[in-house]
Amino acid sequence: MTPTITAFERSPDRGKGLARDMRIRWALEEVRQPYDVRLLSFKAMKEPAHLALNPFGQIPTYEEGDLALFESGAIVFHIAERHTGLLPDDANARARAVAWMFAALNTVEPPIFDRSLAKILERDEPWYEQRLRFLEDSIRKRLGALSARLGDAEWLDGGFSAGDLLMVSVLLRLKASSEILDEYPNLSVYVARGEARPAYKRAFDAQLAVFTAASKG
Ligand code: GTB
Repeated sequence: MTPTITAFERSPDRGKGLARDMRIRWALEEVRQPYDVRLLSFKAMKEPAHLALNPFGQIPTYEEGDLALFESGAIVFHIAERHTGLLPDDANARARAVAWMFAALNTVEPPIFDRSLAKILERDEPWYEQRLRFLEDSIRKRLGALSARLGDAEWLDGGFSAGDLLMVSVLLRLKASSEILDEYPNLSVYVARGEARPAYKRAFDAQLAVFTAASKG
């Protein structure tokens, strides 16, 4: 059965692949699972039909037969469990890959996300500079530890996994808006390695095509 995901009708990132449907597209491309996309306006995302799929009125969602999911991490995990290629067979290695998925979303993404929000919403506050410094210190703390653990390895724990897919996705958000990633050469190379994967490129092109079409229309 072909799953359907949701994405922005007109992504605020203007096709840079930073919205969270990108990680779902990438996972589906890695496992070679074709998918359909339902595009939503901001208004439609807050209407009952979409709220039934995601109580928070956000994208992405995932529908497959009678299964409906929200939360990009849960969706990537579901895809990784149902197909080969994104989680190792060995039970312990699989558990470690899942730990990296959580680390990406729970430990590394929060200060990166908060920094992006602060830059948009808190710029005029008197404490903005102090807050930005705090968030950037938090990011550096996480990246320092991540960089030390990755060392010269290609991926975080053996072969490419859903943990790498989410970690690279999270770091790409930072790369798009700051020079901080450049301070960690092995992480920059790690992110470039992810972006060079054919599945990433197919996913990126697909989301860019949506933005390009919306700009023409
Ligand atoms: N925890 C949820 C998940 O991982 O699925 C978070 C989902 C989420 O944040 N969705 C955002 C959304 O629907 C889009 S991805 N926002 C609309 C709303 O809340 O009303 C976040 C995002 C948005 C825009 C950019 N950008 O422009 O660069 C990047 C990321």
